[in-house]
Amino acid sequence: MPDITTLGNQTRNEAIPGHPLGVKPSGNALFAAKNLRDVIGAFRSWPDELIFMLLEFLDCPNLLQLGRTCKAFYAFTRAEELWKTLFIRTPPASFTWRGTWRSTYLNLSPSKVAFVDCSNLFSDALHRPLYCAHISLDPYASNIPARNQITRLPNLTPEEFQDKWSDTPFILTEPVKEWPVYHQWSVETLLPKHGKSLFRAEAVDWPLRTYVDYMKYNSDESPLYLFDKEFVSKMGLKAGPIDQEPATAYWPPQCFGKDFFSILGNDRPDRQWLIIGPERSGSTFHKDPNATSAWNAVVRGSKYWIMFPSSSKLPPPPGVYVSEDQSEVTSPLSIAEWLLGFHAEARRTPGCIEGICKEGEILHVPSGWWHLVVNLEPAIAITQNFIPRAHLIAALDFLLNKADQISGFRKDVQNPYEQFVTKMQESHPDLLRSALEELKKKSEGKKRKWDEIVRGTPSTDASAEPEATGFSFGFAGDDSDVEVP
Ligand SMILES: O=C(O)CCC(=O)C(=O)O
Ligand SMILES: [Fe+2]
Repeated sequence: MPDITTLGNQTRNEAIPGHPLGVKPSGNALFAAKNLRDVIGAFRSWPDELIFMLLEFLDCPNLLQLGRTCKAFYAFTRAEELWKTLFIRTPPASFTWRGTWRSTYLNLSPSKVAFVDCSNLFSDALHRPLYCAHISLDPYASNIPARNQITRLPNLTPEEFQDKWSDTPFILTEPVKEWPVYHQWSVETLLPKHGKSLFRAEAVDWPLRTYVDYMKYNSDESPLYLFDKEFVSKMGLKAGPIDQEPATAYWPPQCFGKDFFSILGNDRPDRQWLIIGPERSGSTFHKDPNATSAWNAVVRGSKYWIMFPSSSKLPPPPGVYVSEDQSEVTSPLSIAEWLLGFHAEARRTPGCIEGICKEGEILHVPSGWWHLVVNLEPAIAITQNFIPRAHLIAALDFLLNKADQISGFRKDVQNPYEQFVTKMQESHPDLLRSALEELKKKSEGKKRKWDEIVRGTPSTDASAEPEATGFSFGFAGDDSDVEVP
């Protein structure tokens, strides 16, 4: 009997392997003579999701013991998500990556992994992660409608960027090809020197060699993603403009100009990350922190990007939910689930833009834009966040009015807004003055609008103006359109 796949609308792809124990999607139960689930006693009436919630509380010996009680519980207790959670909660002191979280946790060689035929078990909760780990990304990353294409350019001048492009995503095809790391880096060439160094991958710090083993040999729906902000010092790199640092390994393309967060020196928030991941790894929908813009340079591999502008008037991308002040983002789905369930709708949604950033190319993410990114092949990238000149006012507005959403500063850096203003006053007093005036005007404009709404008349009363003295005026922030271009 063929499998009935109840997930999304991808035509069933022969390349998608079955579940290792033969578990089938729930729809198949309709035609089955026998169902292993019928013999799990009182749990029979529980939804699979509830059973998983219960199993997440069990430790290793209990999971193994429960798995010995019947075939259905054996299949449930083999679920990789349970072993990944266990691994992260109580990591073994030392380990070798063995292809699955369970085999790694239990240190099982492939010959010790049992095969128990569970082909009469029907469960979407067990089958879905396997299915999602093998869907083809091609249908999503190809046939991008012309209106959605991210603009591709060889390069830009700083003037062109500042005047025309600071609020628009684009891909530059030239600058990264000059970087030494573009000519030198691959996972193989990094291993001899850095194989033993620890890099951050989500909640774990692993030697690069272990992560590369994982990258090559895993079937996770959402593969662990290496995202390390200390890579420059860990790898002993020199980074910076080539005219100031001749031995530099990479440098920000000139067009992005000055990064205004650099005036904070060592007190600036996190800025740069090395990103390594296998095919299908990536980042679910988010906006970058602290109203920063970013560039993301692909050194190896290629990345599919799908992006949406944002403002208080626009809804978030399909399948993404935000709290009223946009501080909390919930995108409960994995990248694969989102592609299966929402990509088609997203592609039709006004504002949607998409593109593939190929090896040796760099993509600009303007401040405030939503983005979801998926690696189409194993990838190495460097990303850096910055405040361009054109977004100085928006950055000041964010630091002042969204103080509760500020992130990535060291804990001992008190009041980033005041620090930023103080440093700006020292280094760029004229720019600061005009930026604050502009910000004040915007806040007064908003206040006038508010007065019109609540009183029906524009406010003329000077005492009703927001308090605005010197550099620390404290008008109440709102869901401003200043923050998001
Ligand atoms: O390469 C990626 O996965 C995207 C990274 C990203 O969105 C970010 O650094 O903010
Ligand atoms: Fe991002």
